[in-house]
Amino acid sequence: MSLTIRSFLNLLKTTPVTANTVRIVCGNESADLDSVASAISYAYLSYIHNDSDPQPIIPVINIPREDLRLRRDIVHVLRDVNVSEDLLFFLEDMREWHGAQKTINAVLVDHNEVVNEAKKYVSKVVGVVDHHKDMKLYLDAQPRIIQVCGSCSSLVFKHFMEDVFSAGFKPSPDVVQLCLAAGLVDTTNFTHRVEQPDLDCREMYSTLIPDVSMQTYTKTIKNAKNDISGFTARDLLRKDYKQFEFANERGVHGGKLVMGISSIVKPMEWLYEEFNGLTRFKASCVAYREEKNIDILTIMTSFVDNGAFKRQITMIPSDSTKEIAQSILDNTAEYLKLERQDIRTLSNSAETLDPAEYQEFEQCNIDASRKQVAPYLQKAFSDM
Ligand SMILES: [Mn+2]
Repeated sequence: MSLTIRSFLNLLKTTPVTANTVRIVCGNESADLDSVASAISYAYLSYIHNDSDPQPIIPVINIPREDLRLRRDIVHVLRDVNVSEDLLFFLEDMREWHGAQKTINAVLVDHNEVVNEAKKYVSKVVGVVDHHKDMKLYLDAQPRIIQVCGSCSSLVFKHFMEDVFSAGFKPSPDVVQLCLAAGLVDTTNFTHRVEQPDLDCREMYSTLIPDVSMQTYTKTIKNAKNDISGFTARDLLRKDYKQFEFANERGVHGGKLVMGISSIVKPMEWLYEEFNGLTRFKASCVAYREEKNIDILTIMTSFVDNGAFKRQITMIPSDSTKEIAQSILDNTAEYLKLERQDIRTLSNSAETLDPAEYQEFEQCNIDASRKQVAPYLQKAFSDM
């Protein structure tokens, strides 16, 4: 019987890191299912390939440990493959290794640039497998696979099946299921944003674990992901959050703008209802923006309304960046097909706000997710 993911992680947890260099594989700081599945399967498959490695690659989830509970889809899928939180590694572990003067060499999956807190700890990037825009960094990394694809997990799985293992290798069902789960959610059961690597993987998954109903599993995971009952506004803002540093060569705003983008799977109307009105919700946003010490907090919502997939984008700039936010919105309005929302109708009350400090739009370009939107916002700022 082949080693399970659970046994592999157990082994990592019970093997103290004695070497001076820790090798890790980590996903991006939104730590979505794709990032987590890609990191764990990369580490696991590397170990299966070379189990005499005295110091195996450790998968790290690029968030504080306490934030995992906010990602119910991930918790659900991990439970399906018999993995519990205590077997995982998080930002705190990186911080500890760094504090113990260890050198951290990282393989990046589901992103191709080390940013924010991880940047303080990672000494060297030694591998990249990703499906975001190529930042053209770490050109000597091995492997260095950056390809447009629905799910990064497809690139990881395909890399091991085709480039690492010899033909006929049968991975254990749990790692197949983990990658499949990410692929299903990222491509809505291989119907949306699907590229050839995703389709190649679907073929392999259906042969390797024919008993898993892809349609049912997609629904199960999406339901877990959309279950945000009991969360506070702050929980929702940090649940799927990414932070970007935009540069401006002409020195606008000191040449630097820090933007945080929270993705939320409910409409703004739902948030106002859930959190006692627009004014209170906005106060939570401002508090979160201040907690993160960023210039602009942007909320991107995506949801299905009467059978139609919709997106909204809302910017909550600090006092000193109101005009910059306005200019960024003006510059991206055409690409994003922005239509201003009437906040008073949305919040169903007489509450009014200065639109400059709370800019809310319907984003009619529904194909643009944060992955596409962030570089556009960045460009709008650098063009100012
Ligand atoms: Mn991804």
